[in-house]
Amino acid sequence: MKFNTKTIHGNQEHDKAYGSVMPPIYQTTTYAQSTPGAHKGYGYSRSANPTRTALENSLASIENGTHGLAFGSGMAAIDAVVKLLKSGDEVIATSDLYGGTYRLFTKIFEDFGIKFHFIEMDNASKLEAYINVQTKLIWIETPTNPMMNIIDIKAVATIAKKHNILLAVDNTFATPYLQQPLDLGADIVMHSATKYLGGHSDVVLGALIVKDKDLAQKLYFIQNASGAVCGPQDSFLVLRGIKTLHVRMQRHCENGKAVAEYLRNHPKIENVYWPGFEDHPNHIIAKEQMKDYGGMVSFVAKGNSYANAIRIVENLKLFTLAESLGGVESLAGHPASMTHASIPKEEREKTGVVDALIRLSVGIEDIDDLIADLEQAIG
Ligand code: P1T
Repeated sequence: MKFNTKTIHGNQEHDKAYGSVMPPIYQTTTYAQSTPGAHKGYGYSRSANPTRTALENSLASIENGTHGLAFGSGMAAIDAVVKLLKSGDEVIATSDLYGGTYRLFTKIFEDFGIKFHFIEMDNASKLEAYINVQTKLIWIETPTNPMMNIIDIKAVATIAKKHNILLAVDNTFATPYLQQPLDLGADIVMHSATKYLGGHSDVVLGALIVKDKDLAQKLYFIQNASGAVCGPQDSFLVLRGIKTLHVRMQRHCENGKAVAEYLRNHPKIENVYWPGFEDHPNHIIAKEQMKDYGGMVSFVAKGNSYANAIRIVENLKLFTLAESLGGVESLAGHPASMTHASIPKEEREKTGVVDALIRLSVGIEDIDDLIADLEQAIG
């Protein structure tokens, strides 16, 4: 089955009771047992829920994995991965990553004795210097949030395998429409399904997908034991979103490209970060591992001024100034004060997240309207 078909039919079956084409929303906590322990596969909805199962099966299918696990948020999914580790273990993560991930790692898990190294991974060989016997996990985002750096998943996976280290890829920005990290050697794919998978800015949900039974069992144990699961209604919404992922992503990519090119040619814009540009530092890898370049574009206006960035985002009318990304509607964000505010200024500026940076999640509206909005806002 090819990708577009998988988004609709992958690992899905019609409901056994009435043949409903979409799974019912099993809004139930518990399930009748005929004798203790004897039930129809579901005992308690933290452990499993049929609507969540339908979503988890779909997630496994679209990422070419064997097991999917759905959580109450992207952060809950990341939290579950780090709980595979123990005190004394070390993690190497990309220095440019979602601020909430940085906060979880440094403000919660460092206190539990896990050590994190945040490094640039534009060249995978940089990893070797940080690997020791305690290194148990490599965490990457590609493209990175918000600088749109590209990391060579295959090259990092080769190093991870050599040292027997787990590789987790946050695939939120790319989605499996653009890249499938498990096929490139990653062990775990993570999603903030809140974004493109849900696709309509109406649900917060996280996901993990793996292709190894033992790893799946460990993560399932954590999912059930810690209990950060999503509800059936939210599972339903993400499952519905996935069914149109491919058509939405196609338009996100077209509009993203048009916006990136428009900004690059604008006399008042200094820098545009988008991996589709031939002179993007990792364009060759992007071209190799991604099908297209996605709908996220970051930029800095000439003068590198905080006040001007704020003026631009306040002037936008069709782009909504808001946290999040990946919905059908276009959003604009100011990473330094919003999504990446929890990263110390000095740290974030090293990666390019300056006070003048604006991040756009380019939606699927008519491109002429989006460009006209940018034109009037930049002035
Ligand atoms: O928001 P939540 O579903 O918990 O997912 C967290 C998360 C994880 N990974 C990446 C790459 C993300 O972008 C996010 C959430 N990001 C935003 C809210 C944002 O506006 O960037």
